[in-house]
Amino acid sequence: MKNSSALVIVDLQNDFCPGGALPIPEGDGIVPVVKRYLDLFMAAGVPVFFTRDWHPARTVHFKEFGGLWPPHCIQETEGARFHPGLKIPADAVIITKGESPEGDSYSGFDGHDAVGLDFEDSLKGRGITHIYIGGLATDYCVKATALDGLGRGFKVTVLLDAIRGVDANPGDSETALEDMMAKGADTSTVDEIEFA
Ligand code: VGL
Ligand code: ZN
Repeated sequence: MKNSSALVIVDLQNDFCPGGALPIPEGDGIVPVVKRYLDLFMAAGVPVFFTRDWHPARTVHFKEFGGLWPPHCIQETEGARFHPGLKIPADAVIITKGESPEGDSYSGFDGHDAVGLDFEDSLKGRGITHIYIGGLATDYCVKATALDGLGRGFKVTVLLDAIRGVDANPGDSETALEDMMAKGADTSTVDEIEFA
């Protein structure tokens, strides 16, 4: 079974961590446990994907152009880099999303890999049917990616100890999690993880 699984770490980038342009409370707090997941999954030979938010300087995603957010994760900037505490494995697949000036693209399924293959095809091409999702933020990109995955027929496990939320309104992350579970997502923590 484990050869039909993948680990998907969503948007663990500098701008979403304390000191960044759109800091998520304790966003960097997941780095140690994400490293444990990476070690576990890589030791089991399970493919690892990292999504990244990758915006142009001008996009309707940003407040000044009609969106919700301060400018963040602008292509090629320090803020768009992955958290420096992560060692991105050489064979990890990077999924880039958010490049359109005309949308939000919260979901990893809006993204594509280095050769332009979209995320879904990149997963399916590797025979992956089950994705384990961690990263930032619970109430935006983690949720959107999980729901899109479920909608496309993937089995989805949300890694409870490897996510953090924006919580613009208190409870948003809890609601997001309930939403994901109601639509069929399972949950796990690193101590109880099974590749099944
Ligand atoms: C995200 C807000 C804006 C996320 C991205 O990665 O969850 N949130 N852009
Ligand atoms: Zn964004």
